[in-house]
Amino acid sequence: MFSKVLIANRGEIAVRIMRACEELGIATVAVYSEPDRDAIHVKRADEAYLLGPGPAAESYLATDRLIDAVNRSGAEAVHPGYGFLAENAAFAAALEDAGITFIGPPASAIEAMGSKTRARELMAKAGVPIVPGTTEPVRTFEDARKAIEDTIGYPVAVKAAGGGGGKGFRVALEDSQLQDAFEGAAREGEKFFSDATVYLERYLPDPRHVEVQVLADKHGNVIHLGERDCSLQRRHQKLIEEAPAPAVDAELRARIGKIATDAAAAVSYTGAGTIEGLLQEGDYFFLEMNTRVQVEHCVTEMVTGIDIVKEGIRVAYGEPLSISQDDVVMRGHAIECRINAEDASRNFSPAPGSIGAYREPAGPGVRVDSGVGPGSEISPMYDPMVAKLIVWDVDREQATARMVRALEEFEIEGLTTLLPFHQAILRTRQWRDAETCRDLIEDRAWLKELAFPRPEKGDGDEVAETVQQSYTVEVSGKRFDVKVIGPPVAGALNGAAPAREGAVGAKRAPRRSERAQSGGGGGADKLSSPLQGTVLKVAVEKGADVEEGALVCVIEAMKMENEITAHKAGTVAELPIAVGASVATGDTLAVINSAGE
Ligand code: MV4
Repeated sequence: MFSKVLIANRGEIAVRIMRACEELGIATVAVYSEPDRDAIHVKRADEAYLLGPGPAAESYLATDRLIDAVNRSGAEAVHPGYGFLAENAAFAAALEDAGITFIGPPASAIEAMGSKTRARELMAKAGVPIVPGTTEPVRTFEDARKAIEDTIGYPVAVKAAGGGGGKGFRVALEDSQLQDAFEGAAREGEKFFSDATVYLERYLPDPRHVEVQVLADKHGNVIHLGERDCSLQRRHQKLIEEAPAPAVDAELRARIGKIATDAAAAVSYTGAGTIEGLLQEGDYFFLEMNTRVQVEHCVTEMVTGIDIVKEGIRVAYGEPLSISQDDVVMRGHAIECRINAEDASRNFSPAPGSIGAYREPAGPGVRVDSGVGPGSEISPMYDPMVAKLIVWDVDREQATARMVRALEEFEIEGLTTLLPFHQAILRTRQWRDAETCRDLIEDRAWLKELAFPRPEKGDGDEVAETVQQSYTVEVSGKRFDVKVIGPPVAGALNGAAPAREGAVGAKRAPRRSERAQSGGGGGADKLSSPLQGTVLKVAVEKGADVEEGALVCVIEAMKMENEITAHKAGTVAELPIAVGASVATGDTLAVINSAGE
């Protein structure tokens, strides 16, 4: 087995991969950006290397710096996790060329599945059912119109060829909407993937998002671990996932399992991967393949007992899969809730900030995958996912009750999260009846009821009498944890608070208690920006009257469009923003005076 693996990621997935490495007896190497110096994935690793400043392009996406860290550490393999470089064929190829193992599929498989038109063509040839539509790129709006008139018909989905996960996805219900849809998908394709090419699919009105987990080794074995249902999503961000899918029985499972293993085999896939598809009235259509371990792999682990991450590492080393298809048995039901630092009552707007007290749920059938703890910062620079809460029980109803109980136990002080959203949705009739809940997720009035309780300020900031202090030092960019034992010293280095007596390694970051309350900070009329980014759209005018929850502006950050809504009803008295302008976290976007002021 490998003796040392570098994990080219951060947060919960970095910790998840380290756990697998530790169980396999593999030493772990973390990498980190400057704002992640105190992150849990860094402390947990056997050694750690600074990549650079916060922006991902200068740290977690900087391939030269990553390869430098691989060489300095002597790691034999790199695990990319998900996001960042996980589906970057050039990175996988660069590692292959340097004699370093990429823990994932061959670069050729990433590339084949990366182009959605190429993937559709390959899948159709392999006998995998694809959503009816084009397999060739559609160059012009006129070509699109012709293809629709000749074969596809309305409604139609226009999708970016470089896309995936819903980016660059538009719908035209009729001819009058086609031009907007075509141009919108092309523009987003260009922006996100530097590829304005689009293709067309028949738009399915109310499908379920059902995906199949596959595992393949370098000895020709390709198996599937059953399916997950990820229909509960908002703006193509999955919020809740479950396994098995409520709409899939054993017969259908065998059928879509075969589709998935055929799809993987067609690109000579190895490692862990996912075939995403749409299920409508018993018909299953291939959408795309995710050539990486996914956020929601855990629900499959809970119902099969198979460690997907460990299998991925084993097959990357060249070992055969430790299980065969006949060994795979699904038992009970698992649900995952993504606990994001977002405010569901404000259009799911990002709510970065620092965590005060923090306590994870436990007890039977409960699993928490997280990369945070008391005092952790949720940076606006990265994914807002704080933790994943996964539960298992014998059936869907009992798993739901267990999830409600576990959500209740979860304490995340000082941060606005999706905990109340999940609590509320799991108690609805729609969830109980296994509907896709699309109506609820788009229902402003329903979401507004989920307004987050104002975080209470804790009084846990007092410093205990200490005899031991922990410092972090970086020597030529390599991280070392240094323990200093002696009388308390004022003015701790690096902002690290002295650890409590005996509590080895326990550090408390200074709390920025006001940051979490970004919406109303600095005066009740002021609407502050919850994040740093660029103003894409201003939806109100100065002097206009707005309702609470009305769209004020759209801010693009990390290539994501974030809708910022009015925190109260009133008149827009000040509007110091313009399209194209940059805003920083905490900047005033608008001042809204209450009616009658
Ligand atoms: C579709 C679709 C309908 N017809 N494609 C693409 C990415 C993923 N996030 C969902 N995607 C969809 N692709 C065609 N041809 C509808 C969706 C879709 C969806 C599907 C199942 C369950 C929930 C969904 C929420 C939004 C979009």
